[in-house]
Amino acid sequence: MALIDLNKKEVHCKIVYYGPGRCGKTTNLLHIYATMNEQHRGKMLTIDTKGDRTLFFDLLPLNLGKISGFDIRIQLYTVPGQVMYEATRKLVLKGVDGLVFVADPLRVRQARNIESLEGLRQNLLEMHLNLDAMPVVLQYNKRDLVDTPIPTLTVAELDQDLNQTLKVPTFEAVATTGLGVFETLKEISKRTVTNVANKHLLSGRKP
Ligand SMILES: Nc1nc2c(ncn2[C@@H]2O[C@H](COP(=O)(O)OP(=O)(O)OP(=O)(O)O)[C@@H](O)[C@H]2O)c(=O)[nH]1
Ligand SMILES: [Mg+2]
Repeated sequence: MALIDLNKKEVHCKIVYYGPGRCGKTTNLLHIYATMNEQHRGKMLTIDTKGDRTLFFDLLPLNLGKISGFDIRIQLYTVPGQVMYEATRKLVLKGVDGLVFVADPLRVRQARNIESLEGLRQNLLEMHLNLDAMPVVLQYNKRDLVDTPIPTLTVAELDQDLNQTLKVPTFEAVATTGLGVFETLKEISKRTVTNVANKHLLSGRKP
């Protein structure tokens, strides 16, 4: 749940990177951390990792500057993608304001992408949230693998599998090089902050 501090003129939002194991969620945050000016980002917190597998979550706080006189503070989280960590994913999702669903392009992971998105929908429902009504973007990561002999899914197939109902913006990305990472972040930040502002305007408060 976003927090609006009228005294300090700050808006705090939580954006969660969700998706199947090894799709590249942590790599997105690592790229943002490595590239952003220290003025605009805090320390990256990685809670419990084994090799490149997240066992609990990653957290990266960002300060995106001012909108209408309010400081926009965003906390980026990643969930652990491995199937067995469902309970942790639910915990990390608590209070979510916006979502990036990161999809894996490997053909062998096609079912895992669909399963993970379905799991997200269910987990949100348990929290009385509707995925279709939330700020969401899709990121089709690891597009560099398209140029290798490894069988990969086309963008049209990923759209068919994941974006039929959602109909949200999609971004092709190579998180390891940073391609598409900031485009994804910009769009989800814009959508999340706008949604938070609209909700609070509707409830008669500013912003
Ligand atoms: N080729 C390629 N590899 C990538 C890309 N993005 C991430 N990887 C690699 O994929 C592996 C998994 O990346 P992570 O970012 O740890 O994946 P994750 O989604 O956080 O995984 P979990 O924490 O298990 O849920 C790492 O070895 C990354 O270097 C990409 O765009 N292209
Ligand atoms: Mg991870």
